[in-house]
Amino acid sequence: MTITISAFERSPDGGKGLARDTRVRWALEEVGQPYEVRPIPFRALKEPEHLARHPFGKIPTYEEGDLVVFESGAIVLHIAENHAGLLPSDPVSRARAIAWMFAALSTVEPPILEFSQARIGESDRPWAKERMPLIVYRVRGPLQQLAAHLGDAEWLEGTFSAGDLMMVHVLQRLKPSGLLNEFPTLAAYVARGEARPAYRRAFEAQLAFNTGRQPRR
Ligand code: GTB
Repeated sequence: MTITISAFERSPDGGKGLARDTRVRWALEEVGQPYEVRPIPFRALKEPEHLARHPFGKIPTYEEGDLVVFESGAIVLHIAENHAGLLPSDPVSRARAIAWMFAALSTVEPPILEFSQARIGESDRPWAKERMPLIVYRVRGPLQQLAAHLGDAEWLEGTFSAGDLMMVHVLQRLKPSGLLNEFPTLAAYVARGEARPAYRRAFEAQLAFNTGRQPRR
């Protein structure tokens, strides 16, 4: 059955891979599943046709036959549970890998989103300068703890998993600010994720999609 994901018709990041379809593309590349992309223009996000796929009118979505899944975490988990390559088979390691997916989405990502919104969307507000140190403090806390857990390890739980995929994509959002480089352990971890052939293919595909250029092979 054909897998179709939705993505911005043109991502506002111009193909930097920060929009959340990239994590889904990456998961599909890791497990070797081909997919098609449904481009969604901004004006169509909140129209009934797309709301039928995504109750909050966002991307990405995942369609396969009658199944429609929304939320990037649920989509990556669905892919990981149905194809080999992203979750270990023994139940203990599998539960740990899934825990890291949730940690990425519910502990690490929210302060990072707050930080990028403050940098990009609120910098002209009178209170922006005063608020920023608190926002940065909230980002640094989980990053310090994450770096301490990772230590010298290559991946969070031994072998690469959907937990690493999600964590690396969440951390990438910090790159434009330079904050990631305060944590060399995490900067190297993100670089390892980005060096994976499946990530490269996903990145090139979204870049080509967003710029109209052909993906490099
Ligand atoms: N929790 C949901 C998930 O994980 O799937 C969040 C989905 C979400 O916020 N999607 C965004 C969206 O559809 C796109 S990814 N926004 C449109 C809307 O809300 O109307 C977020 C994003 C957008 C742009 C950049 N960028 O340009 O750098 C980065 C990330």
